[in-house]
Amino acid sequence: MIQCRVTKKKALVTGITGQDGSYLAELLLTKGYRVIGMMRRSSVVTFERIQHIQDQIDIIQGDLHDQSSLMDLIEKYKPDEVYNLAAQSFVPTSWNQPVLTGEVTALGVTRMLEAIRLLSPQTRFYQASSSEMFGKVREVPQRETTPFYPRSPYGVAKVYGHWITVNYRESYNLFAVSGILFNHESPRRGTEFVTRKISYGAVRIKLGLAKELRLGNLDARRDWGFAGDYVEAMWQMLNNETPEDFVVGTGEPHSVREFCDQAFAYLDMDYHDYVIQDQRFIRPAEVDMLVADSSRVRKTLGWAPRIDFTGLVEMMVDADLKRLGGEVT
Ligand code: NDP
Ligand code: GDR
Repeated sequence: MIQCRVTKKKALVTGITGQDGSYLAELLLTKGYRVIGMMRRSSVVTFERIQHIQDQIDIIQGDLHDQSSLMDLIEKYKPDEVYNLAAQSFVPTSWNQPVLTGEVTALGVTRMLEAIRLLSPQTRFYQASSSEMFGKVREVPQRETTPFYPRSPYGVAKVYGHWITVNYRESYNLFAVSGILFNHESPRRGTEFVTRKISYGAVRIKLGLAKELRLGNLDARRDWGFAGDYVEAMWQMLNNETPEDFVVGTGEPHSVREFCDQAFAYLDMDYHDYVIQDQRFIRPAEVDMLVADSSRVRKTLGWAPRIDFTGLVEMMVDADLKRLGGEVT
Protein backbone atom coordinates (compact mmCIF):
# COMPACT_ATOMS: atom_id res chain seq x y z
CA MET A 1 0.00 0.00 0.00
CA ILE A 2 1.33 3.44 -0.93
CA GLN A 3 1.24 5.77 2.03
CA CYS A 4 0.57 9.39 1.23
CA ARG A 5 2.02 11.70 3.88
CA VAL A 6 0.92 15.31 3.66
CA THR A 7 3.37 17.54 5.49
CA LYS A 8 1.82 20.57 7.10
CA LYS A 9 3.51 23.90 6.50
CA LYS A 10 5.09 25.22 9.71
CA ALA A 11 4.86 28.85 10.74
CA LEU A 12 6.61 30.43 13.71
CA VAL A 13 4.82 33.51 15.05
CA THR A 14 6.58 35.81 17.51
CA GLY A 15 4.19 38.04 19.47
CA ILE A 16 1.58 35.25 19.48
CA THR A 17 -0.06 36.67 22.63
CA GLY A 18 -0.55 40.09 20.99
CA GLN A 19 -3.46 41.41 18.95
CA ASP A 20 -2.06 40.51 15.53
CA GLY A 21 -0.53 37.22 16.69
CA SER A 22 -3.96 35.95 17.70
CA TYR A 23 -5.64 36.84 14.38
CA LEU A 24 -2.71 35.52 12.36
CA ALA A 25 -2.70 32.22 14.27
CA GLU A 26 -6.42 31.80 13.54
CA LEU A 27 -5.82 32.47 9.85
CA LEU A 28 -2.87 30.06 9.60
CA LEU A 29 -4.83 27.31 11.36
CA THR A 30 -7.67 27.66 8.86
CA LYS A 31 -5.07 27.29 6.10
CA GLY A 32 -3.84 24.02 7.62
CA TYR A 33 -0.53 25.24 9.06
CA ARG A 34 1.18 23.90 12.13
CA VAL A 35 1.52 27.07 14.22
CA ILE A 36 4.39 27.51 16.65
CA GLY A 37 3.84 30.53 18.86
CA MET A 38 6.77 32.13 20.63
CA MET A 39 6.03 33.83 23.92
CA ARG A 40 8.27 35.35 26.54
CA ARG A 41 8.21 34.06 30.06
CA SER A 42 6.19 36.13 32.53
CA SER A 43 4.95 35.51 36.04
CA VAL A 44 1.34 35.71 34.83
CA VAL A 45 0.34 33.90 31.66
CA THR A 46 -1.16 36.30 29.10
CA PHE A 47 -3.23 33.90 27.02
CA GLU A 48 -6.42 35.95 26.92
CA ARG A 49 -6.35 36.50 23.14
CA ILE A 50 -5.43 32.92 22.19
CA GLN A 51 -7.30 30.94 24.83
CA HIS A 52 -9.80 29.64 22.27
CA ILE A 53 -7.05 28.15 20.03
CA GLN A 54 -4.44 27.42 22.68
CA ASP A 55 -4.60 23.65 22.28
CA GLN A 56 -4.14 23.89 18.50
CA ILE A 57 -0.84 25.81 18.76
CA ASP A 58 2.60 24.78 20.00
CA ILE A 59 3.49 27.48 22.50
CA ILE A 60 7.21 27.75 23.09
CA GLN A 61 9.15 30.13 25.30
CA GLY A 62 11.57 32.53 23.65
CA ASP A 63 12.52 36.19 23.83
CA LEU A 64 13.73 38.64 21.20
CA HIS A 65 16.37 39.73 23.72
CA ASP A 66 17.85 36.27 23.81
CA GLN A 67 19.79 35.07 20.77
CA SER A 68 20.13 31.44 21.84
CA SER A 69 16.38 30.99 22.43
CA LEU A 70 15.77 32.12 18.84
CA MET A 71 18.52 29.87 17.47
CA ASP A 72 17.05 26.87 19.34
CA LEU A 73 13.59 27.54 17.95
CA ILE A 74 14.75 27.95 14.37
CA GLU A 75 17.03 24.91 14.55
CA LYS A 76 14.38 22.71 16.13
CA TYR A 77 11.41 23.60 13.92
CA LYS A 78 13.03 24.84 10.69
CA PRO A 79 9.77 26.70 9.96
CA ASP A 80 8.65 27.43 6.41
CA GLU A 81 7.59 30.91 7.51
CA VAL A 82 8.47 33.23 10.39
CA TYR A 83 6.20 36.17 11.23
CA ASN A 84 8.08 38.57 13.48
CA LEU A 85 5.25 40.39 15.25
CA ALA A 86 6.85 40.74 18.68
CA ALA A 87 7.85 44.26 19.67
CA GLN A 88 7.61 46.92 22.32
CA SER A 89 4.72 48.35 20.32
CA PHE A 90 3.31 51.22 22.40
CA VAL A 91 4.65 54.55 21.12
CA PRO A 92 4.52 56.56 24.43
CA THR A 93 6.45 53.82 26.28
CA SER A 94 9.24 54.19 23.74
CA TRP A 95 10.13 57.60 25.23
CA ASN A 96 10.23 56.14 28.76
CA GLN A 97 12.11 53.00 27.72
CA PRO A 98 14.05 53.94 24.58
CA VAL A 99 16.87 51.45 25.11
CA LEU A 100 14.53 48.52 25.71
CA THR A 101 12.51 49.59 22.65
CA GLY A 102 15.68 49.57 20.56
CA GLU A 103 16.75 46.19 21.93
CA VAL A 104 13.46 44.46 21.14
CA THR A 105 11.88 46.37 18.27
CA ALA A 106 15.14 47.02 16.37
CA LEU A 107 17.90 44.58 17.37
CA GLY A 108 15.40 41.77 17.99
CA VAL A 109 14.85 41.71 14.23
CA THR A 110 18.55 41.16 13.57
CA ARG A 111 18.68 38.40 16.15
CA MET A 112 15.89 36.54 14.39
CA LEU A 113 17.38 37.15 10.94
CA GLU A 114 20.75 35.86 12.13
CA ALA A 115 19.13 32.68 13.45
CA ILE A 116 17.45 32.17 10.06
CA ARG A 117 20.58 32.98 8.06
CA LEU A 118 22.73 30.55 10.03
CA LEU A 119 20.30 27.69 10.63
CA SER A 120 17.46 27.76 8.12
CA PRO A 121 18.08 30.11 5.18
CA GLN A 122 15.16 28.69 3.20
CA THR A 123 12.71 30.04 5.86
CA ARG A 124 10.61 32.97 4.65
CA PHE A 125 10.61 35.97 7.01
CA TYR A 126 7.95 38.65 7.58
CA GLN A 127 8.84 41.82 9.50
CA ALA A 128 6.05 43.89 11.08
CA SER A 129 7.04 47.35 9.88
CA SER A 130 4.90 50.36 10.65
CA SER A 131 3.43 53.54 9.21
CA GLU A 132 5.06 55.25 12.24
CA MET A 133 8.24 55.15 10.14
CA PHE A 134 6.70 57.90 7.95
CA GLY A 135 6.20 60.10 11.05
CA LYS A 136 6.41 63.70 9.96
CA VAL A 137 5.20 62.78 6.52
CA ARG A 138 7.14 63.77 3.42
CA GLU A 139 4.19 63.17 1.09
CA VAL A 140 0.47 62.43 1.31
CA PRO A 141 -0.64 59.66 0.96
CA GLN A 142 2.34 57.49 1.95
CA ARG A 143 3.52 54.69 -0.32
CA GLU A 144 6.47 52.27 -0.52
CA THR A 145 8.82 54.95 -1.89
CA THR A 146 7.92 57.71 0.61
CA PRO A 147 11.01 58.67 2.66
CA PHE A 148 10.90 57.89 6.39
CA TYR A 149 10.93 60.56 9.12
CA PRO A 150 10.18 58.76 12.41
CA ARG A 151 9.03 60.88 15.37
CA SER A 152 9.51 58.53 18.34
CA PRO A 153 12.10 56.03 19.58
CA TYR A 154 9.57 53.38 18.49
CA GLY A 155 9.46 54.77 14.95
CA VAL A 156 13.26 54.96 14.83
CA ALA A 157 13.54 51.33 15.99
CA LYS A 158 11.04 50.23 13.32
CA VAL A 159 13.07 52.00 10.63
CA TYR A 160 16.09 49.95 11.73
CA GLY A 161 14.01 46.74 11.66
CA HIS A 162 12.77 47.63 8.19
CA TRP A 163 16.20 48.31 6.69
CA ILE A 164 17.89 45.30 8.29
CA THR A 165 15.19 43.14 6.69
CA VAL A 166 15.85 44.72 3.28
CA ASN A 167 19.58 44.35 3.88
CA TYR A 168 19.41 40.62 4.71
CA ARG A 169 17.32 40.08 1.59
CA GLU A 170 19.89 41.88 -0.53
CA SER A 171 23.01 40.54 1.25
CA TYR A 172 22.06 36.90 1.74
CA ASN A 173 19.25 36.40 -0.75
CA LEU A 174 16.79 35.51 2.04
CA PHE A 175 13.05 35.63 1.31
CA ALA A 176 12.64 38.47 3.83
CA VAL A 177 9.85 41.02 3.47
CA SER A 178 8.51 43.93 5.36
CA GLY A 179 4.84 44.89 5.58
CA ILE A 180 4.44 48.61 6.26
CA LEU A 181 1.11 48.38 8.00
CA PHE A 182 -1.01 51.35 9.03
CA ASN A 183 -2.97 51.31 12.31
CA HIS A 184 -5.20 48.27 12.64
CA GLU A 185 -7.53 47.73 15.53
CA SER A 186 -10.02 45.22 16.89
CA PRO A 187 -11.85 44.21 20.05
CA ARG A 188 -8.54 42.55 21.01
CA ARG A 189 -6.58 45.82 20.90
CA GLY A 190 -4.84 46.74 24.17
CA THR A 191 -6.79 49.29 26.21
CA GLU A 192 -3.93 51.83 26.18
CA PHE A 193 -4.22 52.38 22.39
CA VAL A 194 -6.59 55.19 21.55
CA THR A 195 -9.34 53.31 19.67
CA ARG A 196 -9.83 50.71 22.38
CA LYS A 197 -9.41 53.34 25.09
CA ILE A 198 -12.35 55.15 23.48
CA SER A 199 -14.60 52.11 22.86
CA TYR A 200 -13.95 50.75 26.36
CA GLY A 201 -14.19 54.18 27.99
CA ALA A 202 -17.45 55.08 26.22
CA VAL A 203 -19.05 51.80 27.22
CA ARG A 204 -17.97 52.24 30.82
CA ILE A 205 -19.58 55.69 30.86
CA LYS A 206 -22.76 54.32 29.26
CA LEU A 207 -22.99 51.64 31.95
CA GLY A 208 -22.37 54.12 34.76
CA LEU A 209 -18.93 52.70 35.57
CA ALA A 210 -17.06 55.94 34.74
CA LYS A 211 -17.90 59.63 34.40
CA GLU A 212 -15.33 60.91 31.89
CA LEU A 213 -12.68 59.87 29.39
CA ARG A 214 -9.29 61.63 29.36
CA LEU A 215 -7.44 61.71 26.06
CA GLY A 216 -4.53 63.53 24.42
CA ASN A 217 -4.48 65.03 20.93
CA LEU A 218 -7.98 64.77 19.48
CA ASP A 219 -6.90 66.16 16.11
CA ALA A 220 -4.39 63.43 15.23
CA ARG A 221 -5.53 61.55 12.14
CA ARG A 222 -4.90 57.90 11.38
CA ASP A 223 -5.75 55.39 8.70
CA TRP A 224 -7.56 52.81 10.87
CA GLY A 225 -8.45 49.33 9.63
CA PHE A 226 -9.46 45.99 11.12
CA ALA A 227 -6.59 43.73 12.29
CA GLY A 228 -8.32 40.60 10.94
CA ASP A 229 -8.01 42.03 7.41
CA TYR A 230 -4.35 42.98 7.84
CA VAL A 231 -3.05 39.55 8.85
CA GLU A 232 -4.26 38.31 5.45
CA ALA A 233 -1.86 40.75 3.80
CA MET A 234 1.01 39.36 5.93
CA TRP A 235 0.30 35.84 4.70
CA GLN A 236 -0.08 37.00 1.10
CA MET A 237 3.32 38.74 1.24
CA LEU A 238 5.08 35.57 2.38
CA ASN A 239 3.27 33.54 -0.26
CA ASN A 240 4.04 35.94 -3.08
CA GLU A 241 6.36 34.72 -5.85
CA THR A 242 9.00 37.33 -5.09
CA PRO A 243 10.04 38.95 -1.81
CA GLU A 244 8.67 42.50 -1.89
CA ASP A 245 7.66 45.12 0.68
CA PHE A 246 4.16 46.59 0.67
CA VAL A 247 2.24 49.44 2.26
CA VAL A 248 -1.09 48.24 3.72
CA GLY A 249 -3.92 50.56 4.79
CA THR A 250 -7.47 51.60 3.94
CA GLY A 251 -6.59 54.95 2.35
CA GLU A 252 -9.10 56.78 4.60
CA PRO A 253 -7.88 59.09 7.36
CA HIS A 254 -10.07 59.86 10.41
CA SER A 255 -9.34 61.95 13.48
CA VAL A 256 -9.37 60.78 17.09
CA ARG A 257 -12.27 63.23 17.49
CA GLU A 258 -14.25 61.44 14.76
CA PHE A 259 -13.59 58.09 16.44
CA CYS A 260 -14.97 59.55 19.70
CA ASP A 261 -17.94 61.08 17.91
CA GLN A 262 -18.93 57.78 16.27
CA ALA A 263 -18.35 55.59 19.32
CA PHE A 264 -20.33 57.83 21.69
CA ALA A 265 -23.09 58.47 19.12
CA TYR A 266 -23.49 54.71 18.63
CA LEU A 267 -24.26 54.58 22.37
CA ASP A 268 -26.66 57.58 22.10
CA MET A 269 -24.25 59.94 23.83
CA ASP A 270 -22.45 63.14 22.82
CA TYR A 271 -18.68 62.85 23.30
CA HIS A 272 -18.43 66.61 24.09
CA ASP A 273 -20.12 65.85 27.43
CA TYR A 274 -17.52 63.29 28.53
CA VAL A 275 -14.18 63.61 26.75
CA ILE A 276 -11.56 65.77 28.45
CA GLN A 277 -8.27 66.71 26.90
CA ASP A 278 -5.45 65.91 29.29
CA GLN A 279 -1.90 67.17 28.89
CA ARG A 280 -0.57 63.87 30.28
CA PHE A 281 -1.46 62.12 27.04
CA ILE A 282 0.17 64.62 24.68
CA ARG A 283 3.35 63.19 23.14
CA PRO A 284 6.75 64.93 23.06
CA ALA A 285 6.64 64.72 19.24
CA GLU A 286 3.39 63.89 17.47
CA VAL A 287 2.58 62.23 14.17
CA ASP A 288 -0.26 64.43 12.94
CA MET A 289 -1.60 62.51 9.98
CA LEU A 290 -1.04 59.17 8.32
CA VAL A 291 -2.86 57.82 5.28
CA ALA A 292 -1.86 54.95 3.03
CA ASP A 293 -1.62 54.66 -0.70
CA SER A 294 -1.94 50.87 -0.78
CA SER A 295 -2.53 50.58 -4.53
CA ARG A 296 0.48 48.27 -4.98
CA VAL A 297 -0.71 45.62 -2.52
CA ARG A 298 -4.22 45.82 -3.95
CA LYS A 299 -2.99 45.41 -7.50
CA THR A 300 -0.17 42.89 -6.95
CA LEU A 301 -1.63 40.66 -4.22
CA GLY A 302 -5.35 41.43 -4.60
CA TRP A 303 -5.58 42.54 -0.96
CA ALA A 304 -8.51 44.75 0.12
CA PRO A 305 -9.96 45.59 3.55
CA ARG A 306 -13.42 44.20 4.30
CA ILE A 307 -14.32 46.31 7.35
CA ASP A 308 -14.73 50.08 7.02
CA PHE A 309 -14.30 52.77 9.69
CA THR A 310 -17.92 52.71 10.92
CA GLY A 311 -17.93 48.91 10.95
CA LEU A 312 -14.75 48.94 13.03
CA VAL A 313 -16.03 51.44 15.60
CA GLU A 314 -19.30 49.54 16.01
CA MET A 315 -17.55 46.16 16.25
CA MET A 316 -15.30 47.46 19.04
CA VAL A 317 -18.12 49.13 20.98
CA ASP A 318 -20.34 46.04 20.66
CA ALA A 319 -17.53 43.81 21.93
CA ASP A 320 -16.89 46.05 24.94
CA LEU A 321 -20.61 46.17 25.72
CA LYS A 322 -20.70 42.40 25.66
CA ARG A 323 -17.57 42.15 27.81
CA LEU A 324 -18.88 44.58 30.40
CA GLY A 325 -22.31 43.02 30.49
CA GLY A 326 -24.40 45.64 28.68
CA GLU A 327 -26.80 45.05 25.82
CA VAL A 328 -25.62 45.25 22.22
CA THR A 329 -27.37 48.17 20.47
P1 NDP B 1 0.87 43.95 20.67
O1 NDP B 1 1.47 44.98 21.54
O2 NDP B 1 -0.55 43.58 20.85
O3 NDP B 1 1.74 42.61 20.77
C1 NDP B 1 3.13 42.63 20.91
C2 NDP B 1 3.62 41.22 21.18
O4 NDP B 1 5.05 41.23 21.31
C3 NDP B 1 3.07 40.60 22.46
O5 NDP B 1 2.76 39.25 22.20
C4 NDP B 1 4.25 40.70 23.42
O6 NDP B 1 4.24 39.74 24.44
C5 NDP B 1 5.39 40.44 22.45
N1 NDP B 1 6.70 40.85 22.96
C6 NDP B 1 7.07 42.05 23.48
N2 NDP B 1 8.36 42.04 23.83
C7 NDP B 1 8.84 40.81 23.55
C8 NDP B 1 10.09 40.17 23.68
N3 NDP B 1 11.16 40.80 24.22
N4 NDP B 1 10.25 38.89 23.26
C9 NDP B 1 9.19 38.23 22.75
N5 NDP B 1 7.96 38.76 22.61
C10 NDP B 1 7.79 40.03 23.00
O7 NDP B 1 1.13 44.43 19.16
P2 NDP B 1 0.25 44.19 17.84
O8 NDP B 1 -0.21 42.80 17.79
O9 NDP B 1 -0.71 45.32 17.70
O10 NDP B 1 1.35 44.45 16.71
C11 NDP B 1 2.13 43.38 16.18
C12 NDP B 1 3.37 43.95 15.52
O11 NDP B 1 3.01 44.82 14.45
C13 NDP B 1 4.26 44.79 16.43
O12 NDP B 1 5.60 44.59 16.02
C14 NDP B 1 3.85 46.22 16.13
O13 NDP B 1 4.90 47.11 16.42
C15 NDP B 1 3.56 46.11 14.64
N6 NDP B 1 2.60 47.04 14.10
C16 NDP B 1 1.35 47.10 14.64
C17 NDP B 1 0.39 47.90 14.07
C18 NDP B 1 -0.98 48.01 14.65
O14 NDP B 1 -1.69 48.96 14.29
N7 NDP B 1 -1.41 47.09 15.50
C19 NDP B 1 0.69 48.69 12.86
C20 NDP B 1 2.02 48.50 12.35
C21 NDP B 1 2.93 47.70 12.95
P3 NDP B 1 3.47 39.95 25.86
O15 NDP B 1 2.06 39.49 25.62
O16 NDP B 1 4.24 39.10 26.77
O17 NDP B 1 3.55 41.42 26.18
P1 GDR C 1 -0.12 54.84 17.42
O1 GDR C 1 -1.46 54.39 18.17
O2 GDR C 1 0.73 55.70 18.25
O3 GDR C 1 -0.54 55.38 16.08
O4 GDR C 1 0.65 53.45 17.25
P2 GDR C 1 -2.25 55.02 19.41
O5 GDR C 1 -3.59 54.41 19.36
O6 GDR C 1 -1.48 54.90 20.68
O7 GDR C 1 -2.31 56.58 19.03
C1 GDR C 1 -2.96 57.05 17.87
C2 GDR C 1 -3.12 58.56 17.94
O8 GDR C 1 -4.06 58.89 18.95
C3 GDR C 1 -3.57 59.99 19.70
N1 GDR C 1 -4.16 59.99 21.04
C4 GDR C 1 -3.98 59.06 21.99
N2 GDR C 1 -3.28 57.90 21.99
C5 GDR C 1 -3.30 57.13 23.08
N3 GDR C 1 -2.66 55.96 23.09
N4 GDR C 1 -3.97 57.52 24.23
C6 GDR C 1 -4.66 58.69 24.30
O9 GDR C 1 -5.24 59.03 25.31
C7 GDR C 1 -4.67 59.49 23.11
N5 GDR C 1 -5.26 60.68 22.81
C8 GDR C 1 -4.93 60.96 21.55
C9 GDR C 1 -2.06 59.78 19.72
O10 GDR C 1 -1.39 60.99 20.07
C10 GDR C 1 -1.83 59.33 18.28
O11 GDR C 1 -1.69 60.43 17.44
C11 GDR C 1 -0.04 52.27 16.86
C12 GDR C 1 0.72 51.08 17.46
O12 GDR C 1 -0.01 49.91 17.23
C13 GDR C 1 2.09 50.95 16.82
O13 GDR C 1 2.71 49.75 17.28
C14 GDR C 1 1.91 50.88 15.30
O14 GDR C 1 3.15 50.77 14.64
C15 GDR C 1 1.17 52.12 14.81
O15 GDR C 1 -0.10 52.17 15.45
C16 GDR C 1 0.93 52.09 13.30
